[in-house]
Amino acid sequence: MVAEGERRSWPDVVRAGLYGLVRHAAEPAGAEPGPQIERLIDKARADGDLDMLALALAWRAWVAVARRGDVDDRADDDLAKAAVMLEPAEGDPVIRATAHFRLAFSFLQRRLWELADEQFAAAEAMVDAVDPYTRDPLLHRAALAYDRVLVQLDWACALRELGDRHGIAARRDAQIGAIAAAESIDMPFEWRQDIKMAALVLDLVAGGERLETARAALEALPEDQRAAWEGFVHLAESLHPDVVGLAAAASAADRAIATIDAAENPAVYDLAVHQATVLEAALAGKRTAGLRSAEALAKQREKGRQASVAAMRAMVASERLRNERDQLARHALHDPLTGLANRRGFDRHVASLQASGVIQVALLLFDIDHFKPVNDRFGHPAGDAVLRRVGDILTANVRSGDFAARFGGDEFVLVLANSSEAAAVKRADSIAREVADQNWKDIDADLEVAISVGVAAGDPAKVEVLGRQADSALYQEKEARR
Ligand code: GH3
Ligand code: MG
Repeated sequence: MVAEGERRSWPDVVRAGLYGLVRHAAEPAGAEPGPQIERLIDKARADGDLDMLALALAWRAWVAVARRGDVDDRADDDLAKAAVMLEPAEGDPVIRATAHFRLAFSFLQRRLWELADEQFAAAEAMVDAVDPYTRDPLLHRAALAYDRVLVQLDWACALRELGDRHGIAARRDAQIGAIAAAESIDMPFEWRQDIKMAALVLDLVAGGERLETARAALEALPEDQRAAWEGFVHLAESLHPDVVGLAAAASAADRAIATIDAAENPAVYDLAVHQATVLEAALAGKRTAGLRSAEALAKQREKGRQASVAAMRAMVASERLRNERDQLARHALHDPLTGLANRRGFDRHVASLQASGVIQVALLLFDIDHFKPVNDRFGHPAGDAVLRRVGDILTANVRSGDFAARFGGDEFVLVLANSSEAAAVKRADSIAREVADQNWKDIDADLEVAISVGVAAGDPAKVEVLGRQADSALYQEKEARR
């Protein structure tokens, strides 16, 4: 697909194919996806596809943490950049929703639940737009609802270690809301069962006492699903020594530690270890050193987590500012209609040429002939289309070292560094011919466009003089034509 897309110059197909390679390499059995991600990043950047670039950066950050286990500066940077790229409310909803998902998973890997929740919410906001595209429209929505329910349980486990009752209650409320939203969504039956289990366990983590209900629900599960939830129910039992008895709670904690997959559910596993320590102290009838250490560890972990959330928010804010500044600079130096530089962009280019030590520069000044009547006869939108087309022709003629700008109105300029006057005249004639030979009929059947040009070449320090010379050459050509 990538090769075919490249052969036919279909950039969208190439990017979609590269994304497929990333997805495939990122499967557990896949090769290290790094090289494919780099290819996708380069391509998305070269094509200016910010949605795909955000998705690729989110993948790179996810791989750094999930596969290699390292949280590095680049991963932070990738996450902040991707989050800001996805902030404008336009773009391809499928790619954007997928990128929000991947960002959410990256944040989950780092226990930044607040941020993950925001990314899930952002994905949810575009789920309606995603539906018509996906083969199984409900799956996206269902996966989102499912994830939002399960995230609350992890988060609540971390809060339980801290004894934060208000925090846990908030997680339970959020989960109840997420479950209500999930009710009307069509999803696989096992997912419904998972949601039910997550709700029962979270309720027990919050201090609820429906242990029997949870046990019965566990027993009713098919075998592999039961294996996945068994440890959670042991954990729930260990959290209720007043109901099951201290010794039974302690052995439930041991079973929880033995059954919960620490890699798969680190926050739940950590709570089991913490609770085992709490029960050991209760059995010993004193605040053991282990308990003190466990409490200190939980506090420290939360402090670090909060610091990471704050740091990430600060990075996103500064990335947003940097972006706005870049955009302002772009707007200040560019003409929005043609995308070419404007007068200020031209001035800045000339200043950098003068500073660079270039000894000869040529100015090619273009002005569309009888442009005012084009507007009058064919309408202003047709006039705009003509200006854009001329801009495209100039852009296509920009070689390395050249610079094109629109001075405003129907006046354009091409600056050639280190070009002789004769070479510049040749380029000018060829561009004027290209303009005349355009198929203008697709803008209007009666439209014809011609452009006049004036050329001057000389010392870059005297650009103003050259500009006047080019202008009078242009004027003479216009007069001659009339
Ligand atoms: P000449 O052959 O002498 O160059 O005559 P002209 O009609 O091309 O020259 P003139 O400078 O009188 O007309 C330029 C016109 O360009 C006037 C203005 O309405 C139009 N114009 C300027 N900016 C825009 C724009 O952004 N879009 C459109 N559609 N027209 C524009
Ligand atoms: Mg004109």
